[in-house]
Amino acid sequence: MRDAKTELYGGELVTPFERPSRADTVIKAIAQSNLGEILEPETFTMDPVRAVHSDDFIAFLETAWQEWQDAGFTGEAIASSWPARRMQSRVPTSIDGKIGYYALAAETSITEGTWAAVLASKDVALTGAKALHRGEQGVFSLCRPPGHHAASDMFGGYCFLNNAAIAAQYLCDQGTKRVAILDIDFHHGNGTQDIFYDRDDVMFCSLHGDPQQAFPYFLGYADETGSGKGLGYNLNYPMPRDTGFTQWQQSLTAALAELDKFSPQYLIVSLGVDTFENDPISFFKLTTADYFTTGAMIAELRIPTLFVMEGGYDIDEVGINVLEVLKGFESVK
Ligand code: SP5
Ligand code: ZN
Repeated sequence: MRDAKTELYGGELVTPFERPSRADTVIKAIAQSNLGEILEPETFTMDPVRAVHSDDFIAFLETAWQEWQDAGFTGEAIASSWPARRMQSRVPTSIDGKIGYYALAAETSITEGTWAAVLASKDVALTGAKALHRGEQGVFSLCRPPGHHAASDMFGGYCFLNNAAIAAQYLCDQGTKRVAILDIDFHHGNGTQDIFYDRDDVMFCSLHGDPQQAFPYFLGYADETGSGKGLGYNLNYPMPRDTGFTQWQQSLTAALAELDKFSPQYLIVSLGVDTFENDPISFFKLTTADYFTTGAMIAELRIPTLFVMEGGYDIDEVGINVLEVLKGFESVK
C-alpha cells in the first residue's frame, strides 16, 4: 500500500505532515504503557459510512485514484478548481473537475493507498464505538487518516471519511438518545459540525484556533450555534495565536460544563494533539504535562468515552502527548 508523498504547503509540494509514522509512534508509546488491551479492528460494512456520507461522495473517493491515472496524470490526485462564489455546483464528469467539487482544500492528495487507509480508519473508529456500546468506560481508536474536517460530501484537511461522526451515528443507530462530541484538535472540526448542525441528539463542542487565522478558515466562529432543532447544540471556542494552557483550560472547563448539562450517554473526543507547543503547523502552546490534566478533566464527567485520533504533527512527541491524555483519563477512578 502506498501512502501519499505530496502535500501542497506554502506553494510547494512537501512530504505530508499527516504521515504513517504518526501512528507508529502512538502505538509504540501505548504498547510500552500499561493502559490496557490493544485490539485489532473488526471489518464493518459500508452501512455506518452511508449513514453519514453521501453515496456519490463515497463512490468518488473509491475510484478517484483510478480515474486520475486513467486521465493520464502522473502526479498524485489533487484539486485545483472549485465551485466558488456564484458558480454552478453541479458535479463535473472529468476527474479534475470532480475532485475540485468534493475537495474543501487542496493540500490533501489522493493516491494508491488512500482508499484502503480510509476504510481501515473508519473500521478502527467503529471497533472503538462497538466496544464502548458493549460497556467499556474508556476506549482509544488510533485512526489514521484523521476525519474531523470531512463533511458528508467533502474531503480535505487530511480527512476523507469522518471517523468520529461515523462512530457517533453508529451509537445513535444502536438506540442511543444523546451523544456528545468534544473536539480538542487544534483545528476546527468543520466536517463534524456540518454533519450534526441541525440535530439535537448529537451535541458538538470544538476548541480551536480562531478561523480568522487558522485552517479551515471558513467555519468555526463562536456565533455558529446550530440550526433548527439543533440550535444551541453546537458550541465553538475559537482562541488566538499563542494560547497557552491557562486560557485553553478555561474554554475546556466551559465546554465540559455544557456537555455535562446535555447529559450524553456517550462522549466522543476528537483527539488532536496539534495544540502542542512544538507542532509544526499550529499556534497553541500546550505542553506534555497539560495533556494529562486534559485527560483527567474529561474523565471527571464520568461518561463512557471514545477517543478518536485526529491531528498532531510533531512526530517525536505525538505518542507521548496522546499517552498522557489517556493516562490522565485513567487516573480518575
Ligand atoms: C486533522 C488535521 O489536523 N488537519 C489539519 C489540516 C491543515 N491543513 C492546512 C494547513 C495550513 C497550514 N498553514 C500553516 C502556516 C504555518 N506557518
Ligand atoms: Zn488539526
